[in-house]
Amino acid sequence: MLNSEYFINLENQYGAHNYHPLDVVLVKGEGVWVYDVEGNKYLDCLSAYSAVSQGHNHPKIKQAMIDQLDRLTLTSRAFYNDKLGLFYKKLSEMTGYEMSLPMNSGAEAVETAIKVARKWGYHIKGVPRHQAEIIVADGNFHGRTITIISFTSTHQYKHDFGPFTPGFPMVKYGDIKAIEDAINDNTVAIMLEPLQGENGILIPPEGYFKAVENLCRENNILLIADEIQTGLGRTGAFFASDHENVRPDIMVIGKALSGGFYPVSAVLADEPILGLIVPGDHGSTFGGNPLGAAVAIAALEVIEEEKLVENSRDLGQYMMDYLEEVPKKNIHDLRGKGLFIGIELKHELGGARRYAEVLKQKGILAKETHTHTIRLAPPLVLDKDTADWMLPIIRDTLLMD
Ligand code: IF1
Repeated sequence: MLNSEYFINLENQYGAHNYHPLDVVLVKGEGVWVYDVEGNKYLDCLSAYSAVSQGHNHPKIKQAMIDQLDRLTLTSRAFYNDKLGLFYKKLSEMTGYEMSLPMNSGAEAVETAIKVARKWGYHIKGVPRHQAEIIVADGNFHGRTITIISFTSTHQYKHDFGPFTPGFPMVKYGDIKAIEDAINDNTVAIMLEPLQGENGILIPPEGYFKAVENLCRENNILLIADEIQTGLGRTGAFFASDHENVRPDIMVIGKALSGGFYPVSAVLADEPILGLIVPGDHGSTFGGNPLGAAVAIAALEVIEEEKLVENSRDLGQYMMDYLEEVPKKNIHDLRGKGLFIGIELKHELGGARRYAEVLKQKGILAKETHTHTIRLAPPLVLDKDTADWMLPIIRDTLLMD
């Protein structure tokens, strides 16, 4: 019987157990809706961790992929192709950065940003080789490679995986003085998420990100923003950095850059920084392939044409206004910007998983993060009618004992 149980057992029997999924087996997605093996319909409030901001199976992105599939999927960067240059141009026009370097996963783009910042440190700032330091924040999430987990503050992400990469002093997120105290002559960059997603949609104090940018300018240090999750409209601005008119020296994007159709990530910067990279410095087999480029161009066009940034801003505010009216009985804190909302439950309730399970029963897929916080991040194509359907269900669930 090919029911949910069958597929769950298959994954448990043959797959490494590196996740603990909700017991739902999805077979199809359309817009904000996903469907399980038994035909049940769910509102997707995770959006594959903000990778399907354009909604599942978006017709325009799908068509761009189909058209390219019939032509050319991969050549390696040993040759040019007729899509990568167009992707670069689209990215530059939409983001205002002069150049970009395409990769595949978010972690690869973060690793690329680290390499670029270090090379800038040695060639431009004059930091002595292999002493470069990049300041990071506690509670960060930037991916799962050994270098990246070397600077995680989450015990499980690093405990069994040493030895670690040096050069990443950690400071308290949101504390500008902590950064001032960590800066020294070897500091080449500060790398931050403008809002911390995995850490529970943590929003730093007003003005913090602008103060970090000023500190970078005063000390000849690069600001690297990891907007793999917060970027491309998720927080109600094109970049979360825009909320404080901050222009990071290096911008890292991924996830929704492809609308969930294909792994595409990128590092954005101006020529004085990315121009330091010369042939042979860095690369990847699939990075910049024509299929990913064609998909990403369409995904970016959808964000513009369907005004997803504005929708995220307006509906995110609408949802926050509603949720703020819910009696605080079980709620410890409500945080959000755009369609990036975290509801931290009172810790004595024992965790948000139970509430996510109940929401699933009621047709809403939401994932808990860091035990106590329910993350609400539906695709940015969400409409008001669907929000009006969702909100009372969330309200009732938040009020349950
Ligand atoms: C997992 C978290 C979210 C990211 C930021 C880089 C990356 C991510 C800000 C790396 C990826 C994903 C990874 C996935 C779960 C999910 C996640 F809970 F892990 F942290 F979204 F919050 N920077 N986040 O959020 O990008 O290499 O995955 O393409 O690893 O469990 P990636």
